[in-house]
Amino acid sequence: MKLYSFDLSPYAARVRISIYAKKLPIEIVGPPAGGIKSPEYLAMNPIGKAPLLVLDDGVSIPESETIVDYLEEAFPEPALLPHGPEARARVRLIARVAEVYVNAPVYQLLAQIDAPGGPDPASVEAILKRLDDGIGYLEHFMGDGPYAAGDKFTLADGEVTPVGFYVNLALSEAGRLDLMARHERLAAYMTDAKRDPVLAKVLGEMAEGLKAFKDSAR
Ligand SMILES: N[C@@H](CCC(=O)N[C@@H](CS)C(=O)NCC(=O)O)C(=O)O
Repeated sequence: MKLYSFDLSPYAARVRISIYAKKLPIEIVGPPAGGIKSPEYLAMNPIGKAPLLVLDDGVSIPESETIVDYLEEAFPEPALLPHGPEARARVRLIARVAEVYVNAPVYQLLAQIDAPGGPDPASVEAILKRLDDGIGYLEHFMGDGPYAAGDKFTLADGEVTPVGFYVNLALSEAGRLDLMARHERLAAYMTDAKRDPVLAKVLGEMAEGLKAFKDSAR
Protein backbone atom coordinates (compact mmCIF):
# COMPACT_ATOMS: atom_id res chain seq x y z
CA MET A 1 0.00 0.00 0.00
CA LYS A 2 1.12 3.52 -0.72
CA LEU A 3 0.08 6.91 0.68
CA TYR A 4 0.60 10.05 -1.38
CA SER A 5 1.17 12.73 1.22
CA PHE A 6 2.45 16.27 1.79
CA ASP A 7 4.32 16.84 5.08
CA LEU A 8 2.53 20.13 5.75
CA SER A 9 -1.00 19.07 4.80
CA PRO A 10 -3.30 18.71 7.85
CA TYR A 11 -5.34 16.19 5.85
CA ALA A 12 -2.32 14.01 5.04
CA ALA A 13 -1.06 14.43 8.63
CA ARG A 14 -4.36 13.00 9.87
CA VAL A 15 -3.77 9.84 7.83
CA ARG A 16 -0.10 9.55 8.85
CA ILE A 17 -1.18 9.69 12.50
CA SER A 18 -3.40 6.60 11.99
CA ILE A 19 -0.62 4.83 10.06
CA TYR A 20 2.00 5.49 12.77
CA ALA A 21 -0.38 4.71 15.66
CA LYS A 22 -1.20 1.36 14.05
CA LYS A 23 2.41 0.77 12.88
CA LEU A 24 1.18 -0.08 9.38
CA PRO A 25 3.62 -1.06 6.62
CA ILE A 26 2.37 1.61 4.23
CA GLU A 27 4.86 3.39 1.98
CA ILE A 28 4.51 7.14 2.43
CA VAL A 29 5.58 9.15 -0.60
CA GLY A 30 5.36 12.75 -1.77
CA PRO A 31 3.49 13.81 -4.90
CA PRO A 32 4.39 11.92 -8.10
CA ALA A 33 6.91 13.42 -10.55
CA GLY A 34 4.26 15.23 -12.58
CA GLY A 35 2.46 16.52 -9.49
CA ILE A 36 -1.11 15.99 -8.26
CA LYS A 37 -2.63 17.52 -11.40
CA SER A 38 -0.77 15.17 -13.78
CA PRO A 39 -2.87 12.81 -15.92
CA GLU A 40 -1.31 9.83 -14.07
CA TYR A 41 -2.35 11.14 -10.66
CA LEU A 42 -5.77 12.34 -11.85
CA ALA A 43 -6.39 8.84 -13.23
CA MET A 44 -6.00 7.58 -9.64
CA ASN A 45 -7.77 10.55 -8.01
CA PRO A 46 -9.72 12.91 -10.27
CA ILE A 47 -10.19 15.29 -7.31
CA GLY A 48 -6.47 16.12 -7.74
CA LYS A 49 -5.72 16.41 -4.03
CA ALA A 50 -3.60 14.59 -1.46
CA PRO A 51 -3.74 12.47 0.65
CA LEU A 52 -4.49 9.43 -1.50
CA LEU A 53 -4.18 5.82 -0.36
CA VAL A 54 -3.51 3.25 -3.09
CA LEU A 55 -4.17 -0.34 -2.06
CA ASP A 56 -2.08 -3.30 -3.23
CA ASP A 57 -4.82 -4.28 -5.69
CA GLY A 58 -4.69 -0.79 -7.23
CA VAL A 59 -7.88 0.56 -5.65
CA SER A 60 -7.49 4.26 -4.78
CA ILE A 61 -9.06 5.85 -1.69
CA PRO A 62 -8.93 9.68 -1.49
CA GLU A 63 -10.25 11.99 1.28
CA SER A 64 -8.59 11.89 4.70
CA GLU A 65 -11.69 10.99 6.69
CA THR A 66 -12.55 8.11 4.36
CA ILE A 67 -8.95 6.87 4.50
CA VAL A 68 -8.74 6.83 8.31
CA ASP A 69 -12.14 5.10 8.49
CA TYR A 70 -10.89 2.49 6.00
CA LEU A 71 -7.68 1.94 8.02
CA GLU A 72 -9.73 1.56 11.21
CA GLU A 73 -11.85 -1.15 9.62
CA ALA A 74 -9.04 -2.90 7.73
CA PHE A 75 -6.61 -2.81 10.69
CA PRO A 76 -8.76 -2.71 13.84
CA GLU A 77 -5.86 -3.09 16.31
CA PRO A 78 -4.86 -0.98 18.09
CA ALA A 79 -8.34 0.54 18.03
CA LEU A 80 -8.52 4.30 17.58
CA LEU A 81 -12.25 4.33 18.28
CA PRO A 82 -13.60 3.56 21.76
CA HIS A 83 -16.30 0.97 22.52
CA GLY A 84 -19.95 1.99 22.46
CA PRO A 85 -21.95 4.15 20.07
CA GLU A 86 -21.98 7.26 22.27
CA ALA A 87 -18.23 7.28 22.89
CA ARG A 88 -17.61 6.68 19.18
CA ALA A 89 -20.00 9.48 18.23
CA ARG A 90 -18.13 11.86 20.54
CA VAL A 91 -14.77 11.02 18.94
CA ARG A 92 -16.24 11.57 15.46
CA LEU A 93 -17.94 14.78 16.61
CA ILE A 94 -14.69 16.25 17.95
CA ALA A 95 -12.96 15.50 14.64
CA ARG A 96 -15.90 16.93 12.67
CA VAL A 97 -16.10 20.14 14.74
CA ALA A 98 -12.33 20.64 14.35
CA GLU A 99 -12.60 20.28 10.57
CA VAL A 100 -15.76 22.30 9.93
CA TYR A 101 -15.64 25.04 12.57
CA VAL A 102 -11.89 25.46 13.17
CA ASN A 103 -9.97 24.31 10.10
CA ALA A 104 -12.28 26.14 7.67
CA PRO A 105 -11.80 29.64 9.19
CA VAL A 106 -8.08 28.91 9.60
CA TYR A 107 -7.81 28.39 5.81
CA GLN A 108 -9.87 31.54 5.20
CA LEU A 109 -7.48 33.47 7.45
CA LEU A 110 -4.44 32.14 5.59
CA ALA A 111 -6.09 33.11 2.28
CA GLN A 112 -6.61 36.66 3.60
CA ILE A 113 -2.98 36.89 4.74
CA ASP A 114 -1.82 35.80 1.26
CA ALA A 115 -4.35 37.92 -0.66
CA PRO A 116 -2.65 39.80 -3.54
CA GLY A 117 -3.91 43.20 -2.38
CA GLY A 118 -3.23 42.43 1.28
CA PRO A 119 -5.75 41.33 3.92
CA ASP A 120 -9.12 43.05 4.17
CA PRO A 121 -9.35 44.11 7.87
CA ALA A 122 -13.15 43.66 8.14
CA SER A 123 -12.98 40.17 6.60
CA VAL A 124 -10.09 39.24 8.91
CA GLU A 125 -12.07 40.34 11.98
CA ALA A 126 -15.13 38.35 10.82
CA ILE A 127 -12.95 35.26 10.26
CA LEU A 128 -11.25 35.65 13.65
CA LYS A 129 -14.69 35.78 15.30
CA ARG A 130 -15.72 32.54 13.50
CA LEU A 131 -12.42 30.93 14.52
CA ASP A 132 -12.81 32.06 18.13
CA ASP A 133 -16.34 30.60 18.18
CA GLY A 134 -15.18 27.39 16.45
CA ILE A 135 -12.38 26.76 18.96
CA GLY A 136 -14.96 27.34 21.70
CA TYR A 137 -17.22 24.64 20.20
CA LEU A 138 -14.24 22.27 19.93
CA GLU A 139 -13.20 22.84 23.54
CA HIS A 140 -16.79 22.24 24.66
CA PHE A 141 -16.73 18.71 23.24
CA MET A 142 -13.10 17.81 24.10
CA GLY A 143 -12.47 15.91 27.30
CA ASP A 144 -10.17 16.96 30.10
CA GLY A 145 -7.27 15.36 28.28
CA PRO A 146 -4.48 14.77 27.83
CA TYR A 147 -5.95 13.48 24.54
CA ALA A 148 -8.68 15.12 22.48
CA ALA A 149 -11.44 12.82 23.74
CA GLY A 150 -10.10 12.15 27.24
CA ASP A 151 -7.34 9.87 28.46
CA LYS A 152 -6.97 7.67 25.34
CA PHE A 153 -5.49 8.29 21.91
CA THR A 154 -8.32 8.21 19.33
CA LEU A 155 -9.12 9.24 15.78
CA ALA A 156 -10.03 12.66 17.24
CA ASP A 157 -6.32 13.28 17.89
CA GLY A 158 -5.61 12.62 14.22
CA GLU A 159 -7.74 15.67 13.41
CA VAL A 160 -7.21 17.99 16.38
CA THR A 161 -3.38 17.86 16.42
CA PRO A 162 -2.86 18.93 12.75
CA VAL A 163 -5.66 21.51 12.99
CA GLY A 164 -4.12 22.88 16.21
CA PHE A 165 -0.80 23.21 14.36
CA TYR A 166 -2.59 25.25 11.68
CA VAL A 167 -4.40 27.42 14.25
CA ASN A 168 -1.01 28.37 15.72
CA LEU A 169 0.43 28.93 12.25
CA ALA A 170 -2.41 31.15 10.98
CA LEU A 171 -2.68 33.16 14.22
CA SER A 172 1.06 33.63 14.32
CA GLU A 173 1.05 34.92 10.70
CA ALA A 174 -1.88 37.21 11.59
CA GLY A 175 -0.08 38.48 14.72
CA ARG A 176 -3.01 37.23 16.84
CA LEU A 177 -1.56 34.43 18.99
CA ASP A 178 -3.38 36.08 21.91
CA LEU A 179 -6.54 34.35 20.60
CA MET A 180 -4.93 30.91 21.06
CA ALA A 181 -3.69 31.90 24.53
CA ARG A 182 -7.30 32.64 25.54
CA HIS A 183 -8.28 29.09 24.58
CA GLU A 184 -6.55 27.31 27.43
CA ARG A 185 -7.89 23.82 26.68
CA LEU A 186 -6.64 23.76 23.07
CA ALA A 187 -3.36 25.44 24.05
CA ALA A 188 -2.78 22.83 26.79
CA TYR A 189 -3.75 20.05 24.36
CA MET A 190 -1.07 21.17 21.88
CA THR A 191 1.52 21.06 24.69
CA ASP A 192 0.36 17.55 25.69
CA ALA A 193 0.43 16.41 22.03
CA LYS A 194 4.20 17.03 21.94
CA ARG A 195 4.59 14.37 24.69
CA ASP A 196 2.91 11.64 22.62
CA PRO A 197 5.45 9.96 20.30
CA VAL A 198 3.08 9.63 17.31
CA LEU A 199 1.65 13.14 17.57
CA ALA A 200 5.11 14.63 18.21
CA LYS A 201 6.48 12.84 15.13
CA VAL A 202 3.75 14.26 12.91
CA LEU A 203 4.07 17.76 14.42
CA GLY A 204 7.79 17.53 13.60
CA GLU A 205 7.03 16.50 10.02
CA MET A 206 4.58 19.40 9.65
CA ALA A 207 7.21 21.83 11.02
CA GLU A 208 9.72 20.45 8.49
CA GLY A 209 7.12 20.85 5.73
CA LEU A 210 6.50 24.44 6.78
CA LYS A 211 10.22 25.19 6.77
CA ALA A 212 10.62 23.67 3.28
CA PHE A 213 7.59 25.66 2.04
CA LYS A 214 9.01 28.93 3.42
CA ASP A 215 12.48 28.20 2.01
CA SER A 216 10.98 27.49 -1.44
CA ALA A 217 9.00 30.76 -1.35
CA ARG A 218 12.15 32.83 -0.71
N1 LIG B 1 -11.14 17.06 1.79
C1 LIG B 1 -9.80 16.63 1.45
C2 LIG B 1 -8.90 17.86 1.37
C3 LIG B 1 -7.50 17.51 0.83
C4 LIG B 1 -6.75 18.78 0.44
O1 LIG B 1 -7.29 19.90 0.31
N2 LIG B 1 -5.46 18.59 0.21
C5 LIG B 1 -4.63 19.70 -0.22
C6 LIG B 1 -3.30 19.63 0.49
S1 LIG B 1 -3.44 20.38 2.09
C7 LIG B 1 -4.37 19.57 -1.69
O2 LIG B 1 -4.07 18.51 -2.19
N3 LIG B 1 -4.46 20.71 -2.40
C8 LIG B 1 -4.16 20.76 -3.80
C9 LIG B 1 -5.23 21.46 -4.58
O3 LIG B 1 -6.31 21.73 -4.04
O4 LIG B 1 -4.97 21.74 -5.75
C10 LIG B 1 -9.30 15.62 2.47
O5 LIG B 1 -9.83 15.59 3.60
O6 LIG B 1 -8.43 14.81 2.14
